[in-house]
Amino acid sequence: MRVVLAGPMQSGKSSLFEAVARAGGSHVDLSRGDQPHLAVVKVPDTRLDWLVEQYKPRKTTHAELEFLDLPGFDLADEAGRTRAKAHWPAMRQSDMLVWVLRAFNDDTVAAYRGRIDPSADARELLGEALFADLDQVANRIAKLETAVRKPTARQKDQLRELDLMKRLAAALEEETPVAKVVSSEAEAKMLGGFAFLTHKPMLAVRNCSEQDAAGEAPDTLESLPCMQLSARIEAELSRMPPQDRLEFMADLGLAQGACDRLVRACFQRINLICFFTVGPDECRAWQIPAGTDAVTAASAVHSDIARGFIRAETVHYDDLRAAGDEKAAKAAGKVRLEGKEYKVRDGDVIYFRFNV
Ligand SMILES: Nc1nc2c(ncn2[C@@H]2O[C@H](COP(=O)(O)OP(=O)(O)OP(=O)(O)O)[C@@H](O)[C@H]2O)c(=O)[nH]1
Ligand SMILES: [Mg+2]
Repeated sequence: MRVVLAGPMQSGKSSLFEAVARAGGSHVDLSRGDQPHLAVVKVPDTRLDWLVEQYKPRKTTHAELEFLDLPGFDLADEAGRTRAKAHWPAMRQSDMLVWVLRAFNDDTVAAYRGRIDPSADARELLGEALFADLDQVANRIAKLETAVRKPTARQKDQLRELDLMKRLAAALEEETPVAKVVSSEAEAKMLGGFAFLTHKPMLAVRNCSEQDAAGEAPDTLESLPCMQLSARIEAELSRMPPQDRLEFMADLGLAQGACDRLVRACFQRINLICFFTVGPDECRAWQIPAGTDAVTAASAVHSDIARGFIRAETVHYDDLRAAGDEKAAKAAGKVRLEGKEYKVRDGDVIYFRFNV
């Protein structure tokens, strides 16, 4: 699963990328400022930390997300717009868009369009994304209108798609994102191949001045869910040894590192959940889409386990933690035997019984 950091020029994307990548245990090389940067980031999870303390496994495996840091967009100028467009495919291939917006004051850093106005920047970026989707939809409508004239076996499906595309076009013209139009699984499936930008989960990051980092911020911006942080502080934190980090955070009045919050927020917005497998060899967080059933979850671990699936011996992390250990959880009746159709919950600790 891939998260893209995009935004106007010099909004703090690479600073935030550096922080997220380092905090997530990834190597960082930002030597080419004009190129995209990619990092695989471990998703922090205090539940996994606790399980590791209990089981002291030889190996620990976190859930992971990829973060892609794109060069900044300059939509004020025609050549800049062309350069920005070259990055649409990378954004379409991703699972989530994080718009990094400048809200910090700093006379030494040129402000995009000479303004420090995250709402205006968000409106402009969203406008571009709506426009890009509308362009794709219009092309598709033109193709379908020709195709449906022929009485082929596909005509019925094509008419259905054409109807959906026309609804999308009308909505996009009214600045309504694709995500708000799609109302069923069947429609989502029909649109899957297009990977519309405004169909993706989005998050706005308000990159604020250092002195505002500990302050309150609205949790939406231009109707996007929003998080406030200082990318510069986060980048500095990520370069420090852990013991200095806490002191620095205390000085700034920060209770929690923003990177962990951001990565977890992305994980949730992509609609992923984790279940855990535990033991002396490995404690592992497995990422699956919310709503996955037990046998599909088993196939993430190994196809043999899914094939020979008998039962999923399941205890929720909260119950395990409250009981203290597996034995106590069993005694308290908190360990369940679930069948193939059981919908796995975020935080389930599962031992699969299988036979092949
Ligand atoms: N004061 C302050 N400066 C910041 C902050 N975040 C980034 N900067 C500065 O802004 C400049 C641009 O930061 P980058 O992280 O490279 O921004 P970017 O969005 O990756 O820039 P482009 O990729 O060129 O669009 C650098 O000089 C940073 O030090 C911040 O939170 N506060
Ligand atoms: Mg950059």
